[in-house]
Amino acid sequence: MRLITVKEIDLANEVKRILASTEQRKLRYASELNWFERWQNLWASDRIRVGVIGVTSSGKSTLINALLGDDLLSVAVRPSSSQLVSCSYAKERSAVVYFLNGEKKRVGDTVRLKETIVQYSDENYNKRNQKQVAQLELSTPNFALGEDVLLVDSPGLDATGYEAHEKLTLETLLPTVDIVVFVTTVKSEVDKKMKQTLDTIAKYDCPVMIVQNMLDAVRPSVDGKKSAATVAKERMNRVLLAVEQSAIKNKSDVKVSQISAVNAMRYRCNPNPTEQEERAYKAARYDDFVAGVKDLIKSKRPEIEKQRVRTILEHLEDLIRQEDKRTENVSTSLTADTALTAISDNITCALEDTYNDIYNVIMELEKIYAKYFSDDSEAAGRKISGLVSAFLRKDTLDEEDIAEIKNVVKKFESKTIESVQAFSEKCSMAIEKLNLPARDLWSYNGLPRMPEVSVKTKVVQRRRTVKKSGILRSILRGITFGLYKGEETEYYTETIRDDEATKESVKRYIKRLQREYAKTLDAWSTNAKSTVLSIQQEIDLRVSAIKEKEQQVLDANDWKQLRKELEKCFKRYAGKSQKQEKNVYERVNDDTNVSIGTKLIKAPYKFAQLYHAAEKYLHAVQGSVFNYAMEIKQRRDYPVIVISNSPDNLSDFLFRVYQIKKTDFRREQSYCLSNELSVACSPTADQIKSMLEQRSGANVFLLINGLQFHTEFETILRRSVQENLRPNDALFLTIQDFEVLSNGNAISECLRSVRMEQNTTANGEKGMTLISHKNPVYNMAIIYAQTTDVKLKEETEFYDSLTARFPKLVSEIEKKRINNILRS
Ligand SMILES: Nc1nc2c(ncn2[C@@H]2O[C@H](COP(=O)(O)OP(=O)(O)OP(=O)(O)O)[C@@H](O)[C@H]2O)c(=O)[nH]1
Ligand SMILES: [Mg+2]
Repeated sequence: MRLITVKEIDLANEVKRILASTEQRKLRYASELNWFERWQNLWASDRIRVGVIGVTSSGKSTLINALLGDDLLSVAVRPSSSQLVSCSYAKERSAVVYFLNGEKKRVGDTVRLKETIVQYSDENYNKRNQKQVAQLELSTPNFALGEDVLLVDSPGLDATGYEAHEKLTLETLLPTVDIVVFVTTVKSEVDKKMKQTLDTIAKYDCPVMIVQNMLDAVRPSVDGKKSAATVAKERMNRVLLAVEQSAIKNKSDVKVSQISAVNAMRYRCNPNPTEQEERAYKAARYDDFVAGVKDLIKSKRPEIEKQRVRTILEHLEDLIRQEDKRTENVSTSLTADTALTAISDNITCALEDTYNDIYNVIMELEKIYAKYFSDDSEAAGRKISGLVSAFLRKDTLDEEDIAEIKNVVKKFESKTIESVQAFSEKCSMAIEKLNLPARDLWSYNGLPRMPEVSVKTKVVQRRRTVKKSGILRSILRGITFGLYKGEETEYYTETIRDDEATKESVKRYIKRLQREYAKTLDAWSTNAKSTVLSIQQEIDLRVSAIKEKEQQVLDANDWKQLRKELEKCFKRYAGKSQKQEKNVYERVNDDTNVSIGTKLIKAPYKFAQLYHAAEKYLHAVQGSVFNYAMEIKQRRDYPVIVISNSPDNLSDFLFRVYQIKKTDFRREQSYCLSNELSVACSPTADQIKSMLEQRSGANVFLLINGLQFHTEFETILRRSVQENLRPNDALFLTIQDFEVLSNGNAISECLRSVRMEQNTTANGEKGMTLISHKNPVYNMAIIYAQTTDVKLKEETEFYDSLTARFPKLVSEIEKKRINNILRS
């Protein structure tokens, strides 16, 4: 029967739902979600995972074949198994291969099933896992461990050269199993390696079963002095000793099973076994092994399920702790710097503007060119605008024109300088604002320095006719009536404007300007862009830092919300099991009407159950201790007087020993409940005397509150009882609430006191110390200290085994104390 209804799967689902409720959360908790997914997959089938591990060739696969009733797994003397193979029950034989890339391949029930499996699971066929297998799953209808068990075969430990095998087994399999079957052989030495493996298993704190395989190979000792059985027994003791010395916690829970896997397999996998095979099978002790594993699973199941929930809850706690830490220092105020985007926009615009400015100059130059040299340019007819509009089309270029051109080019130049400077300024402003080192400041002074253009002139040879001067010539001219002209040709040189050359030079000038500006633009923009880029990068960095911070703040705020949800979920599940425990309590209460101390109400479910058992046991023990005390002191037929200072102690004792329901025993009152039983609460010495006098011989049960032991209040009562005892009476000192004086010394002192009391009475040794404590271990320990009677010894042993099974019932300190008492 399943005791706990808290399902680890439900819990995992719920946590996953919370963690994946938004895209943001999904991203943030991706690894957590993965974790839950992984465990969920392991637990989905609700089966107990039993891992079979052990050194190479110890017979793991042989044993599993026997359990499968089908020799599907490859078996060999060399290291063979290379994969984790999960084996379970199914109506049909089948196998599924899971690959590392997430794909899977189903192999149906074919005659070649075994051959197919070998292809993936055996080192010989799938060397170094070339086939990228993640895992195999086998099912057979003959599987011996039932539907709710998943048995996992693993590669052998310590095979030299196959370290990956060991890694797979110890790191991948071991952390995920609920129970370990550790396979070794009867022949194997209990060496360092085996001890190491036991310690590794111990880390995972799961139940362990040890199998010593190859029982069939055990022979009597060579000298013939020891039979095979004796040899086997010795070998088992060696392993038990190794367990004793290991770090395994519940050592007494570790069972060792000696079997012959090969003989079990031969019989189980053969539809028509021979008689000899059947005999060997019986000697193989396989059935004992199967029963042992089943028992282990049955007894551990509730614990395993609880453990699974605990695993999740612990993980959840870790997550909460970790996220709390991560978000605690995130201040919720944002320092979003909107200026950053402004800076970025600013310099990007400046870059564009300056670029356009220089580019425009080139275009304007083009227009000037077109204006003057329309033949060369189709742009001649275009509407002239901007700086060039001042020009009118002319055939020649005179000084004025040149002056104009110079003027315009100057304007270009100053505009370019201005623009470049403006850009540089914005850059340096940005750099300053960003507080970047000044070396990042960039200036550009590669503006074109151009020779000036001028009107070209040329020198030409000229000739002219001039009248010669002189009186004679004038007379002569008059005489000849003009026939004599008196002229002469005169040669001279003159410098004139060379239109062609000027035009040509202006043409070249403009073209060159264009080229220079284009170069400038190129050089400048390369530099400027890289400057802007680095500023931009810086800005991007800062912006993303801010964004990250914003995200952190968002995350931190979201975490607050998320935490609430997770906590609620945590409480619900952690609380659920508590609530169930409480119900059990209530049932215990209903059934037995026992009042329960606060200490145990906090105990987990299984302890509540144990409490129930212990409580019953306590009744039995106290009843039997009481009876036993009467018996051993031969006081059965004497009337009983119960005396105490405390009404609570009285009612407790009467209920436990006589099943008398609680009544309010008020102080200074005595009751005669029957001829055999009288009760007195805080009686005076006289009252005690008269009570004792009324009877010939009485068993006086003096109940003492542990807290009051040796106080004046208690001593007075004890003295008056003691003084009034007659030789026929017997004193049973019964200590209640022993816990307060539960250290070895106090208990020993108590025992000494009662012996002293007894010795002072004439008929000494008639009584003994009884204890009425909620923890029966103390009772047993102290009674044991007073008697070595077999019956009580047995009960002590029973209780020992109970506490060994539920170790948390008695803390280590308490155990030590008890041991002290038992030894004293
Ligand atoms: N005598 C004897 N031999 C056995 C027994 N069980 C297994 N063997 C033999 O031991 C060898 C190894 O058996 P396997 O089952 O392959 O061992 P394994 O532990 O799976 O080995 P790996 O997969 O390599 O780790 C084989 O030759 C088996 O026949 C047994 O009970 N008695
Ligand atoms: Mg194997």
